[in-house]
Amino acid sequence: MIRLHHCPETRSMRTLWLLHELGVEFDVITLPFDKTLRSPEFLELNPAGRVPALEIDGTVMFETGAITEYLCERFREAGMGRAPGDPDRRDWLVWMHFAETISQHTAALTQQHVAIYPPEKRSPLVTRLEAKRLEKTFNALEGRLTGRDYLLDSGFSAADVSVGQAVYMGMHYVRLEPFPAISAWWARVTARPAYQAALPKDGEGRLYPEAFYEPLAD
Ligand SMILES: N[C@@H](CCC(=O)N[C@@H](CS)C(=O)NCC(=O)O)C(=O)O
Repeated sequence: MIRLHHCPETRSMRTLWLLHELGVEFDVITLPFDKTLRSPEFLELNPAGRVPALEIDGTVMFETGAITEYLCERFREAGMGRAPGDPDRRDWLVWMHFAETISQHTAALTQQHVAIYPPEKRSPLVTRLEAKRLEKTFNALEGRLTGRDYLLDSGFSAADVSVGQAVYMGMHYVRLEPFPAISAWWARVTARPAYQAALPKDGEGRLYPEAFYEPLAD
């Protein structure tokens, strides 16, 4: 039994997208992004009160990077990972984990723009700084994708899923238009049925009330 504990539009979408790419059977428990994640029941699954949590093989895992590595090894035949010895193994690890370099800034921005109440407690300086730092991660991604269809020379992999989901969240704070290579890759990866299946469903709670957030004015 595989069961994903998921909040729409958060990092657990990374695992949801990957599970769809792997073509395995699984259940999804959709949770609101609120104090539910601090309940004793949920803290049993993820002691830091974060999503995702993944029940699998009689145990429970958290941390998207670890989950991605485990799922790609467990379901190797799906071709989403690059095993030790594969010429793309190192690049697979680098780019799959690069998702968190992107997402740390998105998380800081989401805290400022969405989570902190009252709004006057939000910091314009932090929103400017973090949006710039997020943009720098997009510069790095643009460099990698220039001249490539996917992050790895050997083609689509879980690295594209992880980074793709990080970009999905990051696009609330950095626009894609100035990044032609990311934009072309984004069109390719989001055309995949597994991405479409991981999008929030009608009626599910959303993390982001707005499509885009400019840095706050002083
Ligand atoms: N490094 C962790 C980060 C998990 C994480 O922070 N998830 C966010 C959602 S994007 C969360 O659950 N936040 C709840 C909170 O901070 O209270 C991973 O990749 O799984």
